[in-house]
Amino acid sequence: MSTPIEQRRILRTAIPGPASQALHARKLAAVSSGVSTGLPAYIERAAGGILVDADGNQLIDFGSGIAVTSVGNAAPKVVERVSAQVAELTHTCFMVNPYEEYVAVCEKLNELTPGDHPKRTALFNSGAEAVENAVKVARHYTGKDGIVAFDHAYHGRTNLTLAMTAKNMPYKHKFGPFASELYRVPMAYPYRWPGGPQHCADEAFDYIIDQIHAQIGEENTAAVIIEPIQGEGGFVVPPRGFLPALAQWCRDNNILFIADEVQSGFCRTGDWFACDDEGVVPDLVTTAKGIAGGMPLSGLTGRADIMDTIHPGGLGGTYGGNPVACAAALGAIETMEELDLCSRAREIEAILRADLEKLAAIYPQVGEIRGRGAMIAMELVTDRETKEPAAALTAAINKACHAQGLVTLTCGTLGNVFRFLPPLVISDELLHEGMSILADAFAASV
Ligand code: PLZ
Repeated sequence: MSTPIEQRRILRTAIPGPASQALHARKLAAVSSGVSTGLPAYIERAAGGILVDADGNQLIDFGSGIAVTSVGNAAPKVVERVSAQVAELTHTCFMVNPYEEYVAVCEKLNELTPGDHPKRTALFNSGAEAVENAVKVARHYTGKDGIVAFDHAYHGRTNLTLAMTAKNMPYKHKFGPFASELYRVPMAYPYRWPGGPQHCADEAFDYIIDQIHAQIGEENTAAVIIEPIQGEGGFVVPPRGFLPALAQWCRDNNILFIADEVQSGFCRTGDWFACDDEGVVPDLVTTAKGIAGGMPLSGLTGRADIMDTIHPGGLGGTYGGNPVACAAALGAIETMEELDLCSRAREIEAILRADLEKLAAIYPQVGEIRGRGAMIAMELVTDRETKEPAAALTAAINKACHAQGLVTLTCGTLGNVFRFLPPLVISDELLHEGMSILADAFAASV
């Protein structure tokens, strides 16, 4: 076991320090320029809410490696199970020789995902791969081709999922042509809906289903896929009632409702899944990120009658549901249950919101604070009336936080959303310290 990491921010050098800079020089010479790094402080160890870099700096983690280490980095139960597993069995390929850990993760996903109907699961390696398989299954089951995705959506970087992802730079630029029969409709985005949130609540659903009817046709639409709270696109939360209405409309029209819970799942929003908030029960759910405490694993869980229409051999892959990744998932899920991390996500929301409201009272650049649980964001604008996106300010605050050893992330199609995704095991003290660094960064950047 390595020595425990004190849950305290420590700055020993400028960020990034000399050791990180030397590593970064090697990175530039060895790694494709296409793979960029938000904050080139090279991390050696991490736990709880702290990342320790190559210069011995201790950074506060407000990103969880993009919503992955919800149970904390190197979480004890994950370490224990992974260590035991890796010493016993590292790989067979589940399609060649099966093993219990794969089945146990599927059982857990069937139990925890929304709805108490019979379900089946298949495991993969990444969020994008789970989404790809959701599309395959939806087309196979319905016998239809059309897939509807939303403005501001993010579903991955493979060719099919790029067709579903909305943002050009940096994801899609010059990487086309993209897969066909993917259609995009407006997102129910209250802050930016013409006329504002009340209009969005009143109009978005009707407008969107009219678009699907007119441009694709229900009889050509296999599935509608939506992130119940959008991630990369800006933590957009649709108005209450929108998701239940959309799910019902899909049911009425023999269209599958797919929830992409890759970012919003596993306690992140204060529920096991973001769909739980309004009791929405999707036909298919994709999961990844928080599922396995940092090991690569993803799942596609769905109604048994849908998932079991696929012919034997139709779903799979060499590494999908690798035993070590499955052991990590079992350890991560056990941690979420034992520490009641859904409740902790709600406590984190209360702390973050209180400090963000203070910023909003001082700075007119805070256009909106939104999100749920430990998936909270503020959208920044140059002017509350025009809502002109303040992308440069967002980037400047982010940079100022990084310089003070606070690892923060931005998002949004317009690059003007500042997001908070701390590990759910972070201490109150680190949350408060991080928010005070943010306040200083804001003051220095406006
Ligand atoms: N669906 C909702 O958020 C991944 C992307 C980071 P993978 N989001 C982080 C980046 O810039 O590549 C994501 C998501 C939702 C699918 C995915 C894709 O998951 O595991 O990155 O393939």
